[in-house]
Amino acid sequence: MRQLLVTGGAGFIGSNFVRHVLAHTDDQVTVVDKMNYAANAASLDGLPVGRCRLVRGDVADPALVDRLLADHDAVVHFAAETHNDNSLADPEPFLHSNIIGTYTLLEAARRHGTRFHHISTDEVYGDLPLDGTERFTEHTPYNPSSPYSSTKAGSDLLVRAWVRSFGVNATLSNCSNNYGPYQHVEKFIPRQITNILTGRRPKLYGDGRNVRDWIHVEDHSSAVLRILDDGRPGETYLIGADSERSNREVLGILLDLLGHGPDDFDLVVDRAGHDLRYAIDSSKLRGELGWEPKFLSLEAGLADTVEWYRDNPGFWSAAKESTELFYAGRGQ
Ligand code: NAD
Ligand code: TDX
Repeated sequence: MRQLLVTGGAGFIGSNFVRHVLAHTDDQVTVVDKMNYAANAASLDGLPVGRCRLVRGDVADPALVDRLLADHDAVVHFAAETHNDNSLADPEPFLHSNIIGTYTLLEAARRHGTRFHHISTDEVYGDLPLDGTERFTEHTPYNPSSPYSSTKAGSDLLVRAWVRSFGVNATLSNCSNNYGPYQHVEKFIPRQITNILTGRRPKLYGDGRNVRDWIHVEDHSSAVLRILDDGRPGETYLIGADSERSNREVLGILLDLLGHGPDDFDLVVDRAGHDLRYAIDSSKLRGELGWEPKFLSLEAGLADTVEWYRDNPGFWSAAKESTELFYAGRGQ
C-alpha cells in the first residue's frame, strides 16, 4: 500500500485528484495544504477518515516537508498560487509558494529518495497566434508571460535540474485549463456561472476572442495517476483533451444553459499581457501511456458543472462577495 503525499490537496485540482486516487487505488493519502484563500476544507468532506488526512502547513517550510517526505513513498505536487490576475496585483506569494515551495520539496525528495510528480501548466509555453493551428508539444520552448506562469516555468526548470544533477526520480506534466466541481469562483467558468446565479452580469475580458483548451478535472486526475504509476523518470507529459474554445464561445454555452440571452454580458478591461491562445498536443501521453479523456463533450461537462454550482452554494457563496470586490477594483 503506497503512502501518497498530495500537496495543495485542499484546492480545486488537488482535491479532485485525492477523490480519484481514493476511488481507484489502495493508497493512503496525506494532504498538505497551507489553506490559503483558494483552499476549501469542504472539498475533502466525506472522504474515508482511515485513508485520508489533512496536515495544515506550508510546502516552503523545510522542517515540515522533511518530516512528511520521510514517511511517504511518493509526492504529487499541486500546491501553488494559481491565479494570473492575483499575480498581476501582487507577485510575491507566487515566488514564495511556486519557487521556494518546489525547491523545498525537491531537496527533501533528494534526501529521502521520494518519487516526485510535479504538476504544471501549458502557460509556461507562452501563447499561440489566435487563428493558427499550431499546438504546444513537450519540445515547445518556454516563454511565459505573467508572474504566475513565469514562477511555474521556474518550478519546472528546478524539477528538471534536480533530476539531472541529483537523480531525483521525478516526472512532470503540463495541463491545459481545467473545469469542474470545487473550483474557486475567481476563475473564468465558476465566476460566470455564479455571476448569473447571483444576479450579476458575466464579465468578458477585452474582446473575448482569447482561446483556451479545456479539460474536465477528472480527466486531468486520471492522466496524473497514469503518469505517477507508469511515466518514465525525468519525462514531461502534456495533458489536454482537444477542446479549444474562445472565451466568448464558452460564455455562450453557459448563458444558454442558464436560460439567458447570448448578449447578456459585459465586456470589461482586458488582462495585462493577456495570452491569446493555448492548445495542447497530448499525443505523447496517449501513445506512450494509453491515456484517453472520458469527457469528450465540453457542452455536457459544462452542463454538469453548472448543476454542481447550482446545487452547492455552500461551497462558493462565502468567497463570492470579496472576489467580486477585487475585480471591481480592477474595472473587471
Ligand atoms: P487552487 O488555487 O485551487 O489550489 C491550490 C492549493 O495549493 C490551495 O489549496 C492552496 O491553499 C495550496 N497552496 C498554495 N500555496 C501553498 C503553500 N505554500 N503550501 C501549501 N499549500 C499551498 O489551484 P488549482 O487550480 O487546483 O491548481 C493546482 C495546480 O495545478 C497548480 O500547480 C497549478 O499551477 C496547476 N494547474 C492548474 C490548471 C487550472 O486550470 N486550474 C491547469 C494546469 C495546471
Ligand atoms: O472574469 C473573467 N473574464 C475573462 O474573460 C476571468 C476570471 C477570466 N477571463 C478570461 C481570461 C482567460 O482568457 O478567461 C480565460 C480563463 O481565465 P482564468 O480562469 O483566469 O484562467 P487562465 O488565466 O487561462 O489560467 C488557468 O489555466 C491555466 C488557471 O487559472 C491556471 O492556474 C492554469 O495554469
